[in-house]
Amino acid sequence: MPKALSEAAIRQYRDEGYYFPVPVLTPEETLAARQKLETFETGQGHALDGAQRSKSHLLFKWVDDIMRTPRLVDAVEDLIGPNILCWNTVFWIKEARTPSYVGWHQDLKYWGLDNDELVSVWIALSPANRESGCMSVLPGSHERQMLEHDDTYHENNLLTRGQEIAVKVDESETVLMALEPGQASFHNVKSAHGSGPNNSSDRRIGLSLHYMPTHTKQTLADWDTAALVRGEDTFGNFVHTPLPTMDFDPDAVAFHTRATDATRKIVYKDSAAEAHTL
Ligand SMILES: O=C(O)CCC(=O)C(=O)O
Repeated sequence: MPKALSEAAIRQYRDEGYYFPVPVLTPEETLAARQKLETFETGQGHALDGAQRSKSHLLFKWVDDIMRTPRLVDAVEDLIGPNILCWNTVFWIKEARTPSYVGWHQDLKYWGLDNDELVSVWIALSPANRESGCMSVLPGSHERQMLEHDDTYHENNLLTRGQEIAVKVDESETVLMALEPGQASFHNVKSAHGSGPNNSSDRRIGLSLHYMPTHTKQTLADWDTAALVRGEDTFGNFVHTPLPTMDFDPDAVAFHTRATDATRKIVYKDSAAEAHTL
């Protein structure tokens, strides 16, 4: 008996590689998260940047809390079972009326993880729709072979290498995953997805969380980290991230530096940018 998702939702996720919308945060929780993010950004005088956008649960306790929200983790458990790690938490922010986009890609291509069970959850902290550049997904692409990707390093592509699937994706076959604030989409780590620019007058703010079963292995590095969010980890393939006791907990911040350095090495491995970024 599933804990949070309907049988039909689970079937759709398995057959098509995605499911949305799933309400995961209340309006109050969503507003509070956005306010905490933007209060921090105002304090530092600029938007989140660089490594602040990755493994952010180590910097912000409220992101760690979102990562462990029972109604969210229940839905993840319905898809991947009870022993759950979260590999990464990433902010995807497109400022109002800016050309930033995310090229069509498959997450598994660059993450070094050894299976396709990982589920990416993307939570909207502001309206995500066609105008603001929400994600689109190519149904069924999780069932196919991994596709070739080109590293474009395009300045407006938010992906690390500006990667793009090498063949043209037929937009008429894709599904727009529009979300209200507080709703989430779920996609399989092999599902092809991307998003266009934000033509709206508000920021488009998303937080993605990458959940995987504890038996997952990292194939591109000897040392990698993940948060144990539910169940037990009898495999020990990832060093567990510490639980922050507050925002910018010094121990968690020190760990964040090591953990994001390791992630950077993984996602840039064998790329032209590797020499400049490591
Ligand atoms: O935020 C976006 O538009 C894309 C995010 C993405 O690629 C992901 O969460 O895997």
